[in-house]
Amino acid sequence: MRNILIIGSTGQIGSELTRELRASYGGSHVVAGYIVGAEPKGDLLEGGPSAITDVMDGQHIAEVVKEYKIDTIYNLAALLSVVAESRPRLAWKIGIDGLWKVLEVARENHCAVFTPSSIGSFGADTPHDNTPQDTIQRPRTIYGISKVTTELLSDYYHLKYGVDTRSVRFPGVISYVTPPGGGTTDYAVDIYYSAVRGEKFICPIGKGTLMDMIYMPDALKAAIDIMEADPTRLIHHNGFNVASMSFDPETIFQAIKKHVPQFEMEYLVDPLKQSIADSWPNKMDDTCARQEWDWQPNYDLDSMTEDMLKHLREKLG
Ligand code: VAH
Repeated sequence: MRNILIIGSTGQIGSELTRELRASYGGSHVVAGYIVGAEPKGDLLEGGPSAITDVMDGQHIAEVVKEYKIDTIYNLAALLSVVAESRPRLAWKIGIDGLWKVLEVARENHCAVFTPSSIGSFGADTPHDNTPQDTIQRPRTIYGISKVTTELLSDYYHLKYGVDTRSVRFPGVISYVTPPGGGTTDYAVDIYYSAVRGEKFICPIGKGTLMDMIYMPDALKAAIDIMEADPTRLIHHNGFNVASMSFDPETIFQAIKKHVPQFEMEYLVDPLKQSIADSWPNKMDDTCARQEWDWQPNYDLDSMTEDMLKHLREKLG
């Protein structure tokens, strides 16, 4: 049975991945890693062991790995795209200097490592429709540059040292549990909150701007399935395209309006978010993930919308 460490266990993806992994592998087998000021609370704290794991302190992470006999590390420490643009040096420090320390710990302790990439790893020159698995990646955001580097450095550790590094390129992740923290795709979460609160939604992304999106349960499924995949089938290891749905603001607005007829939206485009979104794919081709490890999403826009509204109505009372 795996012993898993999640670095960034209280973030948007980390908080739900920790719960999902504990449900699959047992609470005692999943250590919730956190930094001071972002401590686990409630079921995250009570559901299993937790430990401070600051990616700047590789020595301490190694001690945690040894103490809990960790064989698998999910490294979710990163700044998201918009925040990263305001703090590029910190984004690199966490995303890459931190990754190097995690990969060294994994190399010395024979751990597998999952460090997610993103649709942000593509740039304006990448084919936007049916974006291939192997294609040009020249992003101009520090977030994208760090994600391409994450893919390449993880592949390097796999090829040079035999470290079992695997990852996916996440679309915009949508969830009702932990709000996102400063991303270009955050609008696709915020719009549901506005609908449930009976507020007009002010959309920061322009009409017709398509982006790949994924519902959190499918994102978690991808993160877990890739690490359980048969290694003899893998041609790629890091940065698998995983797609599930692609939509623009008008489409998600209409999907919500079916359930909230009085819902209204108007556009107030955020130039930075729009410029980032314009450089990302309209829709990725995820044939390789489907062929090499049987990737298959369960949710589409309508089923996600139904589930999001149901849970947010409960959450927001
Ligand atoms: C962001 N939600 O917008 C994140 C994610 C693909 C998007 O990386 O930065």
